Amino acid sequence: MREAGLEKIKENICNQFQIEGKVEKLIRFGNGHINDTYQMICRRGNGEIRRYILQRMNDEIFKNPAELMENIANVTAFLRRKIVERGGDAERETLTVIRTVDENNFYTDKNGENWRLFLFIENAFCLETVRNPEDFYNSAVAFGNFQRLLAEYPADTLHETIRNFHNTVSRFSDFEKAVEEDICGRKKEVEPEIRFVLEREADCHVICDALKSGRIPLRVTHNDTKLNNIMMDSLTGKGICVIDLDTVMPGSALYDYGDSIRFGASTALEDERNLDLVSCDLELFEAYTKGYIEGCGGHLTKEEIRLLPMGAKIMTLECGMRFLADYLQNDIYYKIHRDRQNLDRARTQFKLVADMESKWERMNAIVSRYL
Ligand code: ADP
Ligand code: GN1
Ligand code: MG
Repeated sequence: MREAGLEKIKENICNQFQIEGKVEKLIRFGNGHINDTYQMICRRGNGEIRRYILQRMNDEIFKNPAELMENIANVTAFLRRKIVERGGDAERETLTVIRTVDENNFYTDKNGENWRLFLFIENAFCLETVRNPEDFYNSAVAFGNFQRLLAEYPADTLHETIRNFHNTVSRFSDFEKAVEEDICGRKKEVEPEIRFVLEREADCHVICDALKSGRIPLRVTHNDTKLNNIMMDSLTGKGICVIDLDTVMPGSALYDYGDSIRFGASTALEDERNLDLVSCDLELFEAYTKGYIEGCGGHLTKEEIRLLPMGAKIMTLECGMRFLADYLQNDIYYKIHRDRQNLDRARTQFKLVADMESKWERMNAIVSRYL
């Protein structure tokens, strides 16, 4: 991935947007795996600071930036109306897209790179790890609430920004293909991990089949509900704004629930090398389950609730499969900061899956308390 110098970006990109004041500083920001994110600090004429989030969109992953930004502009406009109706502060409770001087949702520079600008969510923080069950509960309520607010969103107007994003059956085929091709000869070092996935092929069908048969509904979902995709209010600690809306698409509530559990209920970082430290914390699992069901405000069906543990397990397995496939394909998808980071990430996910399997009855018992 190309890295433009900060000064160049300041000169050539920042002023393409309808910003308030003069750009003072640009800083690399956040820990996302996909986009290049910067905090941009501007000073207005009256001396006040106005902050923004500037992102270079990942065009290898998102092939159609216009469609993607159309989704985000429409979804945030819809959320804005709902937030205002409820007397909320729309500038903090949803992303605000800052348009370019040419009135577009994003800017394409002369190298064909695409950039977008959002208001910075002030007086809020983003967690990379869960500090206590309450944090996780608060994030769950916010993700559930996000899903509820979008319940009436016209799903058929959304573009599918990544095809088959959480189609675990097609993710499994992609994984098999990556193993078969073995383009950089890494297969031999990861035989046990490959076996682990292949033994769980049947699991990959569960959500797809339930959606296909209509046993669970298709909803508008976020699809990337990692803890660091939510901003928490500095004062109250509650989740105030769901961010990273690139993958808002029709999907299953099990995707959103499951992805949050795989990241936040883990006792270790996503790329922890010491697997003894990795497990699924059942207290956190329960805190999230309770918060998510409450946040969804009665919208989840009995069958969806019953399948929540399966959602957690499948999303974790799918994520592990994706990390391992990327490792086998020479790390082309996720940003890495050291060798074998994708392999380490895959291993933590498989360790979590195994741990969930060993706690299966207890996970189901917890969920059944909320049925
Ligand atoms: P990626 O797709 O790479 O994960 P994100 O959109 O999640 O990119 O942004 C990366 C990080 O930048 C987030 O985890 C968060 O810390 C920060 N961030 C993104 N948008 C905002 C915003 N509007 N206000 C404050 N921080 C933000
Ligand atoms: C990516 O964008 P980010 O870092 O929030 C990925 C998710 C993975 C996650 C694993 C568009 O999320 O699907 O679960 O990494 N996003 C995309 O950490 O592929
Ligand atoms: Mg993110």
